[in-house]
Amino acid sequence: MIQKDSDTICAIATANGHAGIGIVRLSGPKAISISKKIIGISLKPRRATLVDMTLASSELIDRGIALFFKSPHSFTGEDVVELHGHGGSQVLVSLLNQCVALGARLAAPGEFSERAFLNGKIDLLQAEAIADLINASSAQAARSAMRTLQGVFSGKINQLVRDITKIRVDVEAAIDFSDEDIDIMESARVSDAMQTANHHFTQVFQAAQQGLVIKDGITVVLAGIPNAGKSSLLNALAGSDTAIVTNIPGTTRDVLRQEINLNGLPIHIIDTAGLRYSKNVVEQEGVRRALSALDEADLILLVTDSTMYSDQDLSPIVETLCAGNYDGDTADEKKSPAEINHLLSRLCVVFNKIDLISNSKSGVSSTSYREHELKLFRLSAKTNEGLNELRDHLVEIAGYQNIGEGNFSARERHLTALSDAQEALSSAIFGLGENLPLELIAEDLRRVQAYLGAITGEVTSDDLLGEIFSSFCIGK
Ligand SMILES: Nc1nc2c(ncn2[C@@H]2O[C@H](COP(=O)(O)OP(=O)(O)O)[C@@H](O)[C@H]2O)c(=O)[nH]1
Ligand SMILES: [Mg+2]
Repeated sequence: MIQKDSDTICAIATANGHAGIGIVRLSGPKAISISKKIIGISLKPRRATLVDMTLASSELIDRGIALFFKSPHSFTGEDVVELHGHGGSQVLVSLLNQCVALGARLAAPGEFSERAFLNGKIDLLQAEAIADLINASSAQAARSAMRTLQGVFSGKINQLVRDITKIRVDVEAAIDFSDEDIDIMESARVSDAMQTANHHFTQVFQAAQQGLVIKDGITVVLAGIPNAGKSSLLNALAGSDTAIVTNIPGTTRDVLRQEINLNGLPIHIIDTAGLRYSKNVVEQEGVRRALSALDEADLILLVTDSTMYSDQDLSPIVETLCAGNYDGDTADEKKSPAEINHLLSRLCVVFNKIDLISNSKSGVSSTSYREHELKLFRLSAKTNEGLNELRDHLVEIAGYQNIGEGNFSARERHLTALSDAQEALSSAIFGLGENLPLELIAEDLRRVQAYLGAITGEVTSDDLLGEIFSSFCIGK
């Protein structure tokens, strides 16, 4: 067991505020001796005991329940004591201060979980899942975090590690025991195993991608000329009057954010100021913010007014957005082709206000535009006609399939490591096909394993651990 340090740490483990119960948690070698000085008795493991909690002056702080989890059978793997008092901040702060006065140290954010990880109680994926469970913003996200916490994702990574280990054994043996090249039979077997592993990587990556979408959702930015109905569309999607709607162009000056939930998928909608050239400095700043919001969008809904524009005007509408020149200075440098492609790949056009056009039907269609497939929605933010089609497409565009029980939570870090690992595996597959020296292939496979190890925390740097656990809340 790795023991990071021998400090005994303490923290208030419950949320700040008024509540029926509040908990101070102690973990470390002195947990029992410190708690004994506060409650006056020795605790038996796993037995809820009614205790008086007092200061050194024997002034009573609170009366409540004390619990003792003896090492290694605790969350952190160390001796853990929980003091359950009343959930008012004065009580809990007094208790905490008393723990510190008796030799404990205030825990850093995530330090309990970090100790659980360092003591081998959970792997890194599970530790991260705890934070994701606590921060889950939908039932779906909570469920998938719980599945990662239960080890579903770890199991898949460990299976990949086993795949790779088997291949490594073959390759390393061939290096050690043969002066000649790897023989044909063996080479075919290794090649098959690599292809199979590669296929498993793709499956795990796709599942992890879903996990990331469920956790973080997608960001949708509403952009377009003033008065097109962007704020109305935000309100319609949110089902509430979040944004001010008027018939005065230029009403929205700042960037407005609202989170909605579609089939359990969090969607962060950003409403922006109408895009146009304005002499008003406040509006100019609004336009600047609108344009920079486009950068964080997974999806851009370019909203237009059907009474003013039709399909024939698609090109000028889209090109104006691509050019992004709203400061009246046409001499500005244009966006690079790569930037324009990136923008177009995330773009959909919304023809709003179809209620004002006779015989116009709501719905979705697509058209090809500069090598991109552009989706066009016809709807009314006023009557809500066509809104459901947009909702369905938001979920679809997010690449989200409700695969129910198969879901587990994942983070960007895991996806990056998985794709790095798969890339190293591809290099090994290529090397084998090209008859490159086995040492090179072995090195690629070693890298595959190292990337996988970083996911579960088998191989990690202190920097990475610091980064992960510092984003936790205190007391967890
Ligand atoms: N008839 C009709 N009016 C709309 C619709 N959407 C927005 N409007 C009106 O258009 C005006 C501008 O709407 P707003 O949402 O503030 O546009 P924004 O400037 O793009 O945010 C307001 O008077 C809205 O009531 C729609 O679908 N149908
Ligand atoms: Mg607006």
